[in-house]
Amino acid sequence: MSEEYGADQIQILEGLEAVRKRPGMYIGSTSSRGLHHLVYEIVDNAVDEALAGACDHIDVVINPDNSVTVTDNGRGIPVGINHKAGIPAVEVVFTILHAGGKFGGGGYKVSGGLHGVGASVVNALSDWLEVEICQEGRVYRQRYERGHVCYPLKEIGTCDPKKTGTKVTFKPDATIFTETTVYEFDVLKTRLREMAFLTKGLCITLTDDREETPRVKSFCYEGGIKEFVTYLNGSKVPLYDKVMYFEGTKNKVYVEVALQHNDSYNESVFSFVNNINTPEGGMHLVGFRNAITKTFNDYARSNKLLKDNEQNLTGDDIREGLTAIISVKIEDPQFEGQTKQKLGNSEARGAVDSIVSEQLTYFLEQNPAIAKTILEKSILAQRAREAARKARELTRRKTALEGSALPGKLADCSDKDPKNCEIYIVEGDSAGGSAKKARSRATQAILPLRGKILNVEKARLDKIFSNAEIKAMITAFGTGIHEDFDITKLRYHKIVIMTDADVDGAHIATLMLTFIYRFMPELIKQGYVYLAKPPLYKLEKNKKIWYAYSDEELSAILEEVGRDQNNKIQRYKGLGEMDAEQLWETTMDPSRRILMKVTMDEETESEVDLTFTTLMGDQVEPRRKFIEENARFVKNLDI
Ligand code: 28G
Repeated sequence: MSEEYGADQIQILEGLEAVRKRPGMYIGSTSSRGLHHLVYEIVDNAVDEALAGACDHIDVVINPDNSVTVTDNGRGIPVGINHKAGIPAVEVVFTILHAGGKFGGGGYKVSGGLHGVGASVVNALSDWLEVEICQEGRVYRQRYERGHVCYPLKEIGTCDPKKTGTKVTFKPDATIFTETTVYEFDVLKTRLREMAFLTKGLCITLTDDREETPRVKSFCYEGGIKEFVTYLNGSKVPLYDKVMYFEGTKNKVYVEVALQHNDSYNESVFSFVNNINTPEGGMHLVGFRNAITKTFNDYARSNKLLKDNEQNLTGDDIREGLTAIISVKIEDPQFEGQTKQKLGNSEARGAVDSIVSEQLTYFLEQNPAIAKTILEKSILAQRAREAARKARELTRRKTALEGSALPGKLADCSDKDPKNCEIYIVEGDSAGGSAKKARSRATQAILPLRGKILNVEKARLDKIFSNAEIKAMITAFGTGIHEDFDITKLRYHKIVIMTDADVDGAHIATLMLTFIYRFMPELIKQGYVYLAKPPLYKLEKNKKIWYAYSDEELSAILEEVGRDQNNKIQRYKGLGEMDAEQLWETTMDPSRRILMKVTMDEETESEVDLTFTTLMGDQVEPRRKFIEENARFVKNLDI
C-alpha cells in the first residue's frame, strides 16, 4: 500500500509560507506549548540519529536571548548535493516541507514530534536559524531568516576529522509566537528526561544560559524504560525488587515493555509510539493488556493460586498498583480517535501481545516468589472489587427506590443546561452555608464537604465507594467514573473547588484534585475544573472597600490610596470569616471573581501522575524533596 505513495508524492513541495500562514496546523498551537514544540522537533531529528546508532549525546542550551542551540554527535546532516532538488541535502532538510515520515532515499524517520514535520517547520517559524555541520574535518554553515536562505552552504573552517555532528541554533519568531517567546527550563527538562528514558544509552544535557550561574541537567539512562519505571515508582513502595523488561521485534514493530507493581491501588501505565505519548492508548496498549491478563490467569490456574471453582482475575485486578511503560517503534504509525492520539495499527497489538506473553510467562516461571506476590495482591483486588460492586449496586437500588439520586447536602441550581451551570465544592459547613446564601441560584450549585476528604491514593475501591463525600461528588457531577465515565452526562461545565487560602485549604484542594485526576481525568483534560481564589486582604478606608488577592496587590492598592492610619486592613484566614455578601463580591460573582483553570500537559502525563503520587503518597522523604524543589507549584496551590 505504501508503494502507491512514492517518495515523490511524500516530498510535498509546498512553500514554507504555508507554515507561516497557518502555524497551528503544523505545531498544534502558537502558545507556549508550540514554542516548546520547536525544540522537540529539532531534538527529534537528533534522536533519530541516536536510533540509527550514530549518536549518543545531545546537548540543548537555552541562550540568553531565548534562542536555543541543539548539538548532536551524529554523522552530520549530509552536505552533498541532493540530485532531485539540485541543492545540498541539508538545505533540503531545512527549506522543503516534508509531509513527515519518509525522506527521499529510502531511510525512514522513526521518531517525530506530535506532527512529525521537522526541521523545515522550525525554520519557517524562526526569526533566524543557523546550522553548522562537522564532517570529514570540515565545518559547514548555512543561515536562514524566516525560512529563507541567506547564503549558499559554505565551508567556514576545519574540525577534528574524528568528530562529526550537527549544531542547530534558532530564535523563534516573535511575530508568530505572540503570547510568549520565553522558554521554561522545567517544561523542556520534563520532556527531555522522558526522551532520554525512551532511548536507552542516549545522554541529553539541558543548560540554561540565561542566568548568571547556568543551570544544567543531564539525563542518561543505560536501562532506558526500565529506569523510567523505577523513577515513576520512586515515591511509592515497590511490591518486589525487580523491574521486568521485555523487548523484541515482530512484524516490523519494535516493542519494549517495562513493569513493576507497587503497594498502591492505582494503575500508572503509559504508552508511547515512536517516543510520542499516546494518552488514549490504542492497539499497543490493547496487546499489552491482553497479554498480562491471560498470562497471569494461566499462571495462577496452573500453579493452583486460583482454584477451579474461582473466577478469573480481571485486567483491573492484575493492574492494581501496576506501573508500566509500553514503547513501540513503528514505520508508519496511524493515529485515530478524536485527538489523533490513539494508535490504530493492528500489527502493533499482535506484536506487543506475543512478545509480552512469551517473555512474561518465562519470567514468572523463573521468579515464582514474585509471581505469588503479584497474584496475592490481584486476588485481594478481586475481592475488593466484588465488595465495591455490591456497595454500588446497593446505592443504585436505593436510588431507584428513593427517586432523585442527588446528594442531600447539594443545593442545586435551577437552570438545567450544563453549559450555564457551575458547582462550587466548598470546604466546611459554615462556608458552605454562606455560599448557599450568596450564590446565584439559577446557575450556581453548592456542595459543602465536611473536613478532609478521603485520600484516594491510599484507599482501595470498596473504601472509596463507601465514603460519603466522594459519593456526593460522583452523583452531583453526573458523569460516572472510570469505564462508566460519560462526559455528555456532566451536569456542570464549571467545577469550582473553593477552599481556605491557607495550607489546610491547599491540602484539601489537592485531595479533591487527586480524586478527580484518578477517577475522571477527562474533566481536567477538557478544562472543566477550576480553583476559586478568595481574597487575602480587605482594606477599608473612608467607607470604601478594596480586596487584595496577593501581597503585591495589597501594596499596589496602598500605594494608590496612601499609607496612613485611616486604613483598616483585615487579613482573611478562612472563607468562614466572610459573610455571604463578601463571599459573593470577592469569590463567586462571575464578573469579579478570579478562577484558576486546572490544566495538565498530556505530552508528559507520566510526570503529572508522579506529581500526585509524590504529593499524596505515604512516603515522606520524596514529598519533602518535591515540595522543596517545586515551592512555586505548591505556592500556586496555596491560593
Ligand atoms: C542538532 C540538531 C538536530 C541529524 C543527521 C544525519 C543524517 C541525516 C540528519 O540524513 C536524511 C538520509 C540519507 C538522504 C544520514 C548522515 C545518513 C548518513 C545522515 C539533527 C537524506 C538526512 N549520514 N543528523 N539527517 N538523508 N541531526 N540534529 O538534525 O538520504 S539530521
